Amino acid sequence: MNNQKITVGCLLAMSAVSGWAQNQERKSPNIIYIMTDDHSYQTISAYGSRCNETPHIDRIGLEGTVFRNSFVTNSISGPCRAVLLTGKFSHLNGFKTNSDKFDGSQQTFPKLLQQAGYETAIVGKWHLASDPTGFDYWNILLGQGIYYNPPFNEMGKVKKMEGYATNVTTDIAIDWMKNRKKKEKPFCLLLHHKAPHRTWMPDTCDLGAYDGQQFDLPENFYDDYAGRKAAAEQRMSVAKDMNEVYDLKMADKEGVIKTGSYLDKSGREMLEGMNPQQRKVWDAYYDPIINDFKEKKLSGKELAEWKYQRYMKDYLSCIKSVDENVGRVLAYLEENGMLENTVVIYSSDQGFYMGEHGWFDKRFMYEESFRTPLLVRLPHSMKQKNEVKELVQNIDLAPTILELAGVQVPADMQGCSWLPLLDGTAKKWRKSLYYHFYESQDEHAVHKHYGVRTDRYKLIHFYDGIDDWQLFDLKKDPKEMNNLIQNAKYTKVLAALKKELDRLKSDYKEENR
Ligand code: SGN
Ligand code: CA
Repeated sequence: MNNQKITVGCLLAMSAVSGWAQNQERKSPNIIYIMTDDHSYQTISAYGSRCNETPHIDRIGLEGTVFRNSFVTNSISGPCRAVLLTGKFSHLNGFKTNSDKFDGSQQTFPKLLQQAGYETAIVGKWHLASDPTGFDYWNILLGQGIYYNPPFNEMGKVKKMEGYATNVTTDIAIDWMKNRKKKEKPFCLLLHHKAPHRTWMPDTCDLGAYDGQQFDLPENFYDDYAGRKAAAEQRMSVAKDMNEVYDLKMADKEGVIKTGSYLDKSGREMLEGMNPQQRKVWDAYYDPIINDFKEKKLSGKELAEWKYQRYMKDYLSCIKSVDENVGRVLAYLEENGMLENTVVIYSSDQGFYMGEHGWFDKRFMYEESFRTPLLVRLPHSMKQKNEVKELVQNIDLAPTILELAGVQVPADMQGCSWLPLLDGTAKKWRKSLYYHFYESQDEHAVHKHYGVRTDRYKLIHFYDGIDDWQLFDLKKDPKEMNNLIQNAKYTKVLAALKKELDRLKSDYKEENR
């Protein structure tokens, strides 16, 4: 069969027909895809978080499926969003870095859903520079969006919305579902939050929500990056690069606290968008913390650990609001009798570091940012395993959503519907993943790199001003501290991984590098 040569994804798709696809009785379900920005799996209780509870996100997994091995292809926002829409790697959809502009004339899954009679909408963070195409309704944050009173672009008209971004985005999404004119049509809604993106500004009602808690440092918080040159050269260290004023809101009214960074100035600017009530509550919470911080005059490890505690508090408070707003969506569906004909998916654009290796941010092919949460709840009439351990990747979302809607998956999509994994009909599945990060050394100074991961091993090649190969045995070294590239015992493993990398590049039509 000629088609078998097209992509790895297609090969897999041909290996199984899920119960979902065979079920002629099913109605076209509504589909809600909720995506946050930078939500780490480490801070979801369904993934075993030791620092917070996320009951509403967990519910999707408890009543549905938690994917234990869900990954991205290029751990940065815009590229992940382009992969979601197209089901293709960055080198084929053309959006490799956050500075690119998405070519909206290309094939995307929302366009195919529209052709099949679906009503489509996107609300919240878009981050693809061009205007959305393939959506009957779009109402998007400008650029990265801001947390308080954010302007939204509704089908070309910009309007400032009053309130906290996570609530406002959910309000718009629920209003759209309520007021749809063509209710006879099934819908697909992409609900994309700004939270918990830097600078992790919580809603006023959640300030202090984690104040009683002390967070354990990850055991590799003080990683010395021995044997991992590219890891040593980044600028995303909590201790060195997280800014007290800008990131941790220690901008005092007197302007005394200065870190010497260009980020000091913007520390107060980001508060200027708040209205007087919001600002009053904000200051009442932060002023005493700022005063205390001023008095303590921390430095060295004490300062690094103080930063880590503040970072965790802010970040988790943003997640609390996300979780509650996921709860609002589920409650809306339930109260309106829609839960049993709506597929709900929860994910993040990519993962994030919660102090592992001493870091915040993402980009690296190391586990915390390569992985991303993925939970899905199908209508109860569909058989669904509670847990899936196979390797899935964000290229799979477009094909999966199309299969859910009963739409033929185009042969040039590189991912594969994971529905056969849910009902156990998958006959075979991929054994390895390909990754490629293309941003040159900007803000966080992560070198370009590509690599391959199997269930046991990972091989990464950092290039662009560096030539650094790294090999990890994830079973023996899950935290990726020990680069085995020079270890003679792994010669055979290394050769097999290099071969697999070449195969993936060729199958996925990656440029020759
Ligand atoms: C901004 C952030 C970075 C972040 C990128 C990409 N700086 O530039 O810390 O890595 O976005 O994030 S900030 O000072 O503007 O917050 S992404 O998730 O959108 O790709
Ligand atoms: Ca992101």
